[in-house]
Amino acid sequence: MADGPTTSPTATSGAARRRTVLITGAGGEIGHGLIDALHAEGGFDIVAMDLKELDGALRGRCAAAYTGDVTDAGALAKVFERHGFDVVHHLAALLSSSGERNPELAHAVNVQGTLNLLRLSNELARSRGRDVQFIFPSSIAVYGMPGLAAKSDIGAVHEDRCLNPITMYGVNKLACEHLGRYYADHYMRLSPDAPKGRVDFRCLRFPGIISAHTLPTGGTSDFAPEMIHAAAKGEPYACFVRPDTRIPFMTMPDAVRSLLTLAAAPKERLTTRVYNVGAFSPSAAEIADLVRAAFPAAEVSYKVTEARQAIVDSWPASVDDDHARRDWGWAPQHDLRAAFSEYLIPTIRKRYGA
Ligand code: AKB
Repeated sequence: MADGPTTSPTATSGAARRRTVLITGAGGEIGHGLIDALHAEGGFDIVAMDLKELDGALRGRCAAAYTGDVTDAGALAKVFERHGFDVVHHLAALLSSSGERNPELAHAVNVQGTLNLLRLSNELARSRGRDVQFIFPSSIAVYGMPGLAAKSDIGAVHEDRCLNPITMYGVNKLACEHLGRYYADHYMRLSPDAPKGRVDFRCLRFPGIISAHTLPTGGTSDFAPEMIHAAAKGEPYACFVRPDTRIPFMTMPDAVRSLLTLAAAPKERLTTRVYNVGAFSPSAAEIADLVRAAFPAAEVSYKVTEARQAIVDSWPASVDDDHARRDWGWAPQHDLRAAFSEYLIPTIRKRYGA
């Protein structure tokens, strides 16, 4: 049940022309970065929702903060009644490994939670007569490469190929992509007066994301951030995938920037609702080499977990993000070298005093 809002001292009251943004999963990895970025940009009243209390620093950047569950439709409705959202960034999800430990819970959170938010966004848009922008992070987990040889042959996968996910999370994300399209373009087709095109659904298929500030929980791409952070802490790390494992990644700053750039893109520029975004596609061994170069004492070994290996083997080696580059100017700031030299290593060293 969503608690009452925690209104922060920075909350603005009555300021015209500010945009009200809901961020679900606000306490998660992307949520941290998104709140910081929106707060720094200014002009947004940020309403945060998470299962857990937001930490003090984050809460201070929000106009309101709720502890609540996206599967609780009644609690969500109360939050929508209190705030006339212009934008919804729906980040709350159970990731791929967590989803395999509790697939029914993953479906409830990932799909029913998203449906709850799409319905409320559509109703809000209809009552106000103007769009609600719905920004949704999908994932490379929607892909299911038909074997390692095909993964290598196909290389950079296009948005329309190999959509055969093998995890509940990937199935959920693909379903939510279609739910978003339905609410945006096809809602209640047999009812001519039903609100159409009022949910401005925009979706990114994220690769693995590496943050210097936070560690992921429950993902299968987590081997990369886990390896880097362990080295910085002087802890040995047993990588749960093979050295040759290759999937696409990007840094957290690039992930946050991609969400904000897509949200800011003029609607008429967008030729699709779902975009790949990528930045670099290292193997686990290449990541380990960069980690050892930065932390020579790093102890990286390999202890493969076959079930998690099968998941990342089903994901593409890289993604074709030409549509995002063409339609709304996507361009990562960090390639692999810059990710380490400009962002990860200096920031992580500072964080751990390494
Ligand atoms: C996961 O590992 O499940 C996520 C993802 C690739 O979407 N980080």
